[in-house]
Amino acid sequence: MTASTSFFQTPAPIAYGGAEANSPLAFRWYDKDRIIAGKRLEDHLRFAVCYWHSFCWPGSDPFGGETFLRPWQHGSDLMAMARAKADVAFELFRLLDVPFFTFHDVDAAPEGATLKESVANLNAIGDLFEQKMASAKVRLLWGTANLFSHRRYMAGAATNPDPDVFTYAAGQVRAALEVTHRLGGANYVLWGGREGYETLLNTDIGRELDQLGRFVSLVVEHKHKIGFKGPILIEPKPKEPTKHQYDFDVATCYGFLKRYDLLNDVKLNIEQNHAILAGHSFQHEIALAQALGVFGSIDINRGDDLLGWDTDQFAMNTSELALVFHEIIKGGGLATGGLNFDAKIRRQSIDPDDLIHAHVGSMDACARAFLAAADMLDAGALTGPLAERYAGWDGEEGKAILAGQRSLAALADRAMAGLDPQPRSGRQEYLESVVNRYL
Ligand code: XUL
Ligand code: CO
Repeated sequence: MTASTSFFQTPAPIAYGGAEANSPLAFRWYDKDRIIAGKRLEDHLRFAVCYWHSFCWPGSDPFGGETFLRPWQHGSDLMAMARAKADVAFELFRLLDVPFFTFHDVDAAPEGATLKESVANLNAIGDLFEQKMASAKVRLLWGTANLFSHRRYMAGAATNPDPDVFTYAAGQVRAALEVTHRLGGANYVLWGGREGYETLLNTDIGRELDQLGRFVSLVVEHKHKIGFKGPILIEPKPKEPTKHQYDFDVATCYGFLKRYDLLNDVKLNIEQNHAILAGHSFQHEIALAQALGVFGSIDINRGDDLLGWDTDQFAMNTSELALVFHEIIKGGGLATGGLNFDAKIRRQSIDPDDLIHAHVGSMDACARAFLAAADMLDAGALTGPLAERYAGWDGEEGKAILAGQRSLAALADRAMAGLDPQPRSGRQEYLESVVNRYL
């Protein structure tokens, strides 16, 4: 299959048609050239299509096999299949007019019988990507290595009880980081797929954390050695596939990065469905990462309220997204990060163009939510009341306390001199109704 014999029915790139557009495939809110706060919407949102869910996952679930029957997944010449897959992938990037994509090593190129063969395959597909990118708009948001699917990683990669598995993983990451660098990737991601445990009966947590700390430090060292400028991103997830993952949530990752002295080089890639699995809201994880200075990028998707696993659905929930974008814009935007669609269509969505509808619908939901968030910020709808709520801390006494200029005794003396602070309303329902005015 080549780009000229398109897999998709849609012939031309999807365009902005305005809120009243008739075509089922038009952007209604994502007007990529619209300037918001001095920047094009496309440059604010930095959408990326991911390789694994869109071109590799066959539609299987624990009870049934493939439903999609993608032509590039059937054949015996694995490299020819990888090239056919790349043709379709770049066709989708063009049709969606997205600025970025993302991939794992094994999504892009088949694993060989040895690591040497796998790396040669990856570099050959890297050449093909480079060639395709020369005449395409799409850029690489991040690359990563799959250190969780192969059976050698069943007890983890960096946290494996066998140092040879750690070493093998290092071989895979060096190749994936170098290909990411060669393709001009803006970040490099490490998701700790099986860095966790099933039972403490066979697990030494302290040792495993030290191994993981060493591994991430080695990746950082290598990044500097080859001159890769983007941040390394680790991706919090509390469980699945393991019962307990060491990169549980933003707070846990922050503690890990601080303990192993990685805060200068490593930031976080935060995913909606992972936040929910950790018992947090997406907004919480982003607000906390901003507050701790470790916000990096986003895997945009959503879970299902009634299912307790990582369903990776396309994000369509504008009210949740608006509050998330409010945090992001307030914190200064995405910088090198982006919005990566770590999302998969449902297994009954078997038409090629379902892939297009999913991305277009979610890009539009994000754009609509982003515009609402930008309006809220412009009007100070939430930031105004917030500043007012904390105004005392910006006053002389509040500043002096935080600057360490008041002892406990000095504070106690002032309190004892007849201080009588009065409670004030938190105004939650008022604020909730203010948000609704913008949606
Ligand atoms: C798994 C997940 C991964 C990472 C990349 O839940 O989110 O796809 O984003 O390895
Ligand atoms: Co992810």
